[in-house]
Amino acid sequence: MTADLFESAVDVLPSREAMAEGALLLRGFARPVEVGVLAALHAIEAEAPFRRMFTPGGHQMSVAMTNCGEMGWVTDRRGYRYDGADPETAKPWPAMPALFRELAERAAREAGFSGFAPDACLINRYEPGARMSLHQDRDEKDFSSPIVSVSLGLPAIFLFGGMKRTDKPQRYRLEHGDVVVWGGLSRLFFHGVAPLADGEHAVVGRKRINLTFRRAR
Ligand code: MD3
Ligand code: FE
Repeated sequence: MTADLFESAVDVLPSREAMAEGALLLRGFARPVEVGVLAALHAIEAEAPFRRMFTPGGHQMSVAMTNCGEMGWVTDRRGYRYDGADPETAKPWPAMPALFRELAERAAREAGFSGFAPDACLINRYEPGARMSLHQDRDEKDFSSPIVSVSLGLPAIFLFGGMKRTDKPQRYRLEHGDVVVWGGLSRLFFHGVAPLADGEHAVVGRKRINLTFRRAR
């Protein structure tokens, strides 16, 4: 039917939505490259498996993480930091696939940040119930580069606050293929992820994957 064809086309049509000063939501932006991104992800996790790290306060995170690129974000009893080596293996993190870099660079350009050259890609894996409490991202050397995030798999409720921890967060449902560019003022806004609801994604399975691209140094 014509209507079905039309609806499926609408499903994958990217759209742009401003979330705040400097924050741009590109719905479906990663959909054209999802197969390649997931294949590259499988190769990365074979080299650098997902692991649930510990915060400096001694709590184990519910989100499992790994990294690719020159630098990877890590946390343990000593603190939060970027490290060029995987502490589990003492080897460098897997290289950032060109497809990842190009996707992040294109998204940043859409938001007015031409020449974004990420050196770090943190990969977060949420299983049902996993969450991320409100925080700011401030472990990078300078905040003039944006952060680009790519959501895959199960949808999540993203909590987006302001410059103060007490600013009431807005809620956004981030879905498979959505890309967000966080620059300008929003770069330092408090944000988090509500506990992941159970479900099964047709391509990714019973989880959500989030790639966050950063310039760490
Ligand atoms: C808003 N990850 O890894 S991605 C993180 O969905 C993190 O896994 C969440 O927060 C996730 O630090 C959210 C979106 C995101 C990333 C960085 C931001 C939103 C941001 C920095 C500033 C403001
Ligand atoms: Fe964050």
